[in-house]
Parts: sequence; structure tokens; C-alpha cells
Amino acid sequence: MARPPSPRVVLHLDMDAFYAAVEVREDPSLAGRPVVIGHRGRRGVVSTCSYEARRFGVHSAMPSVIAERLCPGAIWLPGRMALYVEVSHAIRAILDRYSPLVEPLSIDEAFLDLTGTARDLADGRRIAAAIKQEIRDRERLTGSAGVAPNKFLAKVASDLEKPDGLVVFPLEEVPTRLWPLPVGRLWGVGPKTAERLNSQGLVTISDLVHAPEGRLARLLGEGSAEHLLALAHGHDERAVEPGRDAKSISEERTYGEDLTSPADIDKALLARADGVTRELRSQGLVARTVHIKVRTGDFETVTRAVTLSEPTDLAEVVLAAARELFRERVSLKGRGVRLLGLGVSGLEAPGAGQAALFVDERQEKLRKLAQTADGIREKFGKAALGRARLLPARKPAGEDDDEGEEGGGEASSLPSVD
Ligand code: TTP
Ligand code: MG
Repeated sequence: MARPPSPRVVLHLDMDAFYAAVEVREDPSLAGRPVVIGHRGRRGVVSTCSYEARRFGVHSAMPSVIAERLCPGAIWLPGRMALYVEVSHAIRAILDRYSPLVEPLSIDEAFLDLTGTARDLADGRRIAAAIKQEIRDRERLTGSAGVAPNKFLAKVASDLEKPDGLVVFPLEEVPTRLWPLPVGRLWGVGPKTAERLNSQGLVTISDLVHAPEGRLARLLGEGSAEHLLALAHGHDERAVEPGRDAKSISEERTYGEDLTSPADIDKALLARADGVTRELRSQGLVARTVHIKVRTGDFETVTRAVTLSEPTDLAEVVLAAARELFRERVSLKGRGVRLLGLGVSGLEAPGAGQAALFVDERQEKLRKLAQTADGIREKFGKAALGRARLLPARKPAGEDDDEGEEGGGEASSLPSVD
């Protein structure tokens, strides 16, 4: 009989008060003081703050005016993204020495699959302690680690004893340590869903687990209910995916019939900009460079690229750049478009520039809209939400409403992340 697969050992590491901690490291006179990263004033928001400032109630994404009121004695710093990225790379280099399977999630957190190196969770704890110590020695920073048989429990665990925490979360401890937590800790439960569950008296994960059978499915749909209950029991099969630190994200499509009308070409660009930026947002990244690839009916292929003044994850911004590239730098000379691709590169965590430290109202509005749309798509499937402009009176050849699927005839779609 085949042996059952050995249990996995997954580690999640999240640095403590990352930007603020780097600033304190650079200027030790800040140690022990409330430090806020962000710009003061009406349009500013808090990027993060030291744990000393958190005691006053200050937190990430809070409008600066409120933070100033809560903690008048705070030291405000504008943030130095280049430095934080450099430190992030140095930490990544440390992590890479402990496992070939490292999946970065943001500028200051990553999953490591330790299954190959750690015999069991206790061994995982030993490795986590060594990683934390090495980060402390080399970078003079602290991080919090969670060690568990899967990604979900590892991520919950790393947050349980922040800052400077190290928590091992075996499956047996799910009832005592996971069930008392609020439903919002389950992946997939955003503020809206949490509110809905709370209004039904379902406040803790324990409430979900003990709800009468079928109740959750009636509230959220069968798929979501099943997913949440699996997590609530500490089950999560997702693999640590090192490929997620993509260098570029792109989509291209070949059309059965060459696109000739400007309107059809524009619709195709919009569809690709939509797909690529949705992937960006789902990975929590923004991009600096937009490129397009155009193959004409006679098989000439050109690529064109432009670097944006601010990185973005918004379809509108990417589309505007792609349109301009197409209009200004592609010459069809009467030929039709056989293949059209759109990609983004220069990927980074958001907040990499001034843009995230200030609230740009129009961009924020667009982002909120996009995130709401992403949420709806995730919940109800891709067909649930299109854009008005994506519903052409006449579909371009090979273009399909159903994202990412092949169109008629010889059309093909090649989304790729590399
Ligand atoms: P987090 O890991 O969420 O926060 P943190 O590291 O500052 O604090 P914690 O100890 O709770 O982990 O985010 C990492 C960095 O990302 C953070 O230092 C600053 C940046 N960031 C923003 O710029 N804006 C935000 O809204 C958030 C949440 C983070
Ligand atoms: Mg952090």
C-alpha cells in the first residue's frame, strides 16, 4: 500500500512594523518612541507605525488627521521606499538559504515550504528560530513567524504573538486557538461578508463550525460555505508557489479573423488591460511598465513599451498607456491585427512611491471600484461582471465574453506569468 504523503511544514514570516522598524534601525534615537510613516495633513494616510504608536490606536491606512489627534507626540517620517525594498531583498536572500520554495506575498512577508528540510513541526520551529535570529543579526530587525502544516494556519500563527512572535500551530490546536478568533480571520471573509455573518449571530470561527448544517450554505452559497468550513477546520491544500514573485504579467490573444476596425482593437486592448490588472491586484502588486505586442496579418511582430510616472494596478491607467503606444508607435499600414498582447513589468509592492502615502482621490475611487468588481468576480464567477464597453454589439472575431477562454476557430489565448 502506498504510504500517505508526509505532513507538510509551512512557515509564514511577517516583519514587525516593517517601514517603521527600518527607520528606527537607521536612527536608534527613535527606539521606544511612537514613529509614524506617512505624510501629515488632510490628504495624508498612515503607511504604518511603530508598536509604541499603535498603543494610541494609530494603524495602517488611517487618515493622518486622525492619527495626529490620537497621538500628538508621534514622530512623523515620509518613508523611504528604495531603502525598504533593499531591506526586503536582503531578507529574501536570507530566506532563500533555508528553502528553495519561497513565495513572497508582499514587501515584508513570505511563505516557505520547509517540508524537504524539516522532519516535523518541532523541527520547523527550530528553523524558524534560526531564520529570525539571522534576520536579527544581519538586519537588526524582528519578524514574526508561524509554523504549521499549511499556509492558512501558518499565516494565522505568525500573527498570534506579534511582534517578535514564533508560534507553532499543529492541527490539534485548531479548536482552542483558531475557533475563538473572529470570522474575518478566514481567507475569503472580507468586511462585508463578516458583517453579514455577524448580523446572523455568527461572530467567531467557532460559531461557523457549530452552525446547523446547511445554514452557511444558505447564507453564502455552497461553494463558499464549503471553503470556509474547510479553513475553519484547519484544512488548506494550497501549495507554496515560488513562481508568484512574477517579473511580468501578460496576456495575448490570436484572432481567427484579423482585427481591422479601431473599435475592435480598442475593445481587445481593454479586455487585456482588464485581465492583466486583475491579476496584478490579486497578487497585491503594482506595475511600472506597460508593453504591447502586435502581430499583423502578414506575420510582422512588433513590441512597444512605456514606463509610467507612477506604478499602477488600474485598468484605466494601463489601457491609456497601451492605447497611446498603439496609436503613436505602431504602424499597421493597412494591415489587420492577427495577435494582440498586453503586459506589465517592473512589478512591486504598492506603496512604493508617494502615490500610496497620499490619497489620490480619483485613483482611490477607481481602485475601490476595481476591488469591488474583483470581489464580485471571485464570489460569483467571471461571467458575473463585465464592463459596458466589453459588451460589443458585434464581437470581434475570436473574442469571447468569457475571459481567458478560446474564441472560435483558431483563436488562442495565452495568459502568462513569468
Ligand atoms: P504589514 O505587514 O501589514 O504591517 P507592518 O509590517 O508595518 O506591521 P505588522 O507588525 O503588523 O506586520 O505591512 C508591511 C508594510 O507595508 C508596512 O510596514 C508599510 C506598508 N503598508 C502600507 O504602506 N500601507 C498599508 O495600508 C499597509 C497595511 C502596509
Ligand atoms: Mg509586517
